[in-house]
Amino acid sequence: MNAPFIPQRNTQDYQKADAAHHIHAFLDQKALNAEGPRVMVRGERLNLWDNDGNRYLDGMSGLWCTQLGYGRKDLTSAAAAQMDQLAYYNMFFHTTHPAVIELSELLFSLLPGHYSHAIYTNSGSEANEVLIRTVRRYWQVLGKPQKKVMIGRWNGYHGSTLAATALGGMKFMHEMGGMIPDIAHIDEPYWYANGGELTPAEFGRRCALQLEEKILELGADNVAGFIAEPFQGAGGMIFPAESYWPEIQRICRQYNVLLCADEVIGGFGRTGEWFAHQHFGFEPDTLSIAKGLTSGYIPMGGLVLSKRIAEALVERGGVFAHGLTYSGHPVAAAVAVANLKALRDEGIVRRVKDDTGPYLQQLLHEAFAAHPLIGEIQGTGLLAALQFAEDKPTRKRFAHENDLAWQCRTYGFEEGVIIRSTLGRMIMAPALIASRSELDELVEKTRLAVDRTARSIGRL
Ligand code: PXG
Repeated sequence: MNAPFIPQRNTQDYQKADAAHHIHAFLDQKALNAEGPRVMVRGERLNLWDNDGNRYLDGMSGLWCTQLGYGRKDLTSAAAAQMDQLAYYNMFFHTTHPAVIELSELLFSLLPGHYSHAIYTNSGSEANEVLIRTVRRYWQVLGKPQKKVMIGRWNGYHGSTLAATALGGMKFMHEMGGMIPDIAHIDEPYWYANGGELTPAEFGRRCALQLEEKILELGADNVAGFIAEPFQGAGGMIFPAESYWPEIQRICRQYNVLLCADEVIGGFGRTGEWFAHQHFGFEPDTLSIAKGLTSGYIPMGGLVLSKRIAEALVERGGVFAHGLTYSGHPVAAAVAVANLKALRDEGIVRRVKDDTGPYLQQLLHEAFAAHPLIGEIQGTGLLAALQFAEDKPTRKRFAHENDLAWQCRTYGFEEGVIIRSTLGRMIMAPALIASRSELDELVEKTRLAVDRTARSIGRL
């Protein structure tokens, strides 16, 4: 247990200074300044405390990243030891270092055997920036420099830097200066909202076929890769039907388009498999990773390449003009090693698959299958979404579902639980170390928040 935290300044003082200096992510800064942000000061396992001593059960692993929860001394001591020994060096100009080598050996021992190489970054956004350049370089090396277009999905999320924003499918981000040439999008496989009369399987296949149509429209000779999250995270925790990924894979192979999985939130055990593409049963050519790689204790991301791509770049590519000052940072690499060893050696990923994952899904079904506000429960492992529905049989959604979900999130904070809202869905992705009793608390408090939301519109 960490030593108790003694607040240094009062909350209003922090809020005033925060308002004076910060533009926060994805919200109206003026409105936030009027309200004042919550000031988080301490974490232990799944618990967070704010500056006023309130405790919250974090149902979102921070931003889908604290696989091991808060307060892990093995991670902090790995960072300290590495800082003492070699706080910084890089992978430019003919150098390397033991920390990054140890990380790669460990990472590739956990990945399926057809991956061999990594380019490390500081974040998921950077991983996807590097992805675009690497995929284009691969096609150049193969004598097809015109293969440049990347296809993503509407409502997909791949980060907030320029090219990552463009790859993603958030239109409001594109409209705020976030688009570049040679990017196209197809629809997301969101059956509950857009499936109409089709069965989930028919709809999944229909959505996948949009990729084939888009490739034919653009010309297969111009398309470099297709990027998607195995399950869509920030866009609503949307699971595709089983028919989806096999069809996407067939299309990518048929038209010689690289299949790029964004594993930034699906990776490192979230679904009960080490990587989400293993849960969905397909074989991407590249994996973008971040977040759970270090349990969020220190920034680190990366792009994982299949042997086929790496072989072309290494054996035939000559100089690849890329590089980040902090690529493979020794301190980040040391933390990642400690994190991956804990996930493996403490049997955490296996427990998510065999025990805590099924337990969470069962609790959610008991609590919400017959709930008057919830039309669908999706999830696997320690990952779940609750879909609000105005009319369950017809899958009619509330016109103001966004506001309703935001309200539910606010009630959650009041009940002492952090869950996330997107459109009409409540999402949870707790730390992978969660015990059964912590999951009981998560579902109980979520139930209180959802019940209050139902009561607020006369549904309970
Ligand atoms: N890919 C995916 C699939 C992500 O979810 C990124 C890339 C970008 O990673 P960085 O490290 O550059 O942020 C993400 C990030 C949310 C939320 O509320 C999700 C993310 C970030 C912030 C909030 O769901 N995902």
